[in-house]
Amino acid sequence: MALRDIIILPDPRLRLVSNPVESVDADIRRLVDDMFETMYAAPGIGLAAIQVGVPHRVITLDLAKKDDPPEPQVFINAEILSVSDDKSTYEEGCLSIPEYYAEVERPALVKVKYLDIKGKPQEIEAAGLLATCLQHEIDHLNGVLFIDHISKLKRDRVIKKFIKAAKRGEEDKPVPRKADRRSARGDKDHPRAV
Ligand code: K1U
Ligand code: ZN
Repeated sequence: MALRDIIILPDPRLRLVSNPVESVDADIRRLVDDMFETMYAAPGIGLAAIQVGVPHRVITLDLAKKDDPPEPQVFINAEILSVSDDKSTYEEGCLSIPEYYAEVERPALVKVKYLDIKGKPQEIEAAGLLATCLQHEIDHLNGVLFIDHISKLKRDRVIKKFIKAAKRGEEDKPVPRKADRRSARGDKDHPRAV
């Protein structure tokens, strides 16, 4: 298992539409293991593969209460089949938009089909936090963020704040020394010349 980096707004990969998984093989199982490690470390209650930069339709969730045993759940190629007219509102957060929370209204009930970790087709009727999280994560698979469900004024404000922070981060990065910028290829004096 390995911890992966979580990509942060305004990383353009967050707007990609992820690709369906063709076969639930060893690579997908490794990705799922890494996603759980990354999600628990964050800490978060859900994660979509694109949040670790992998554009596959894979979701991990664990909605167990703090002192209860873990309840890891995996949803591959999750698709919403139907939603209720009833709505519910929840204050959502996102590991790709750290420390920002906002109330989002979504359908209270959803019916979702997906593949489990064995590649077996499943269907689930979700309510409560599971319904909210599944919709939040399925949105990620389609390049949609929870801030797309709030007012344009609030969304523009948060995007601007994260663009500024990303620019500051770029400026703070150390400038490579001249010797480090020299390419190994084509420089016969370089220690890693090829
Ligand atoms: O997809 C993500 O970015 C993960 C996100 C899932 C989510 C949270 C709330 C509503 C909908 C979807 C998070 O996990 S944010 C962190 C969080 O909610 C949390 C972290 C630790 C303990 C309890 C909650
Ligand atoms: Zn999120």
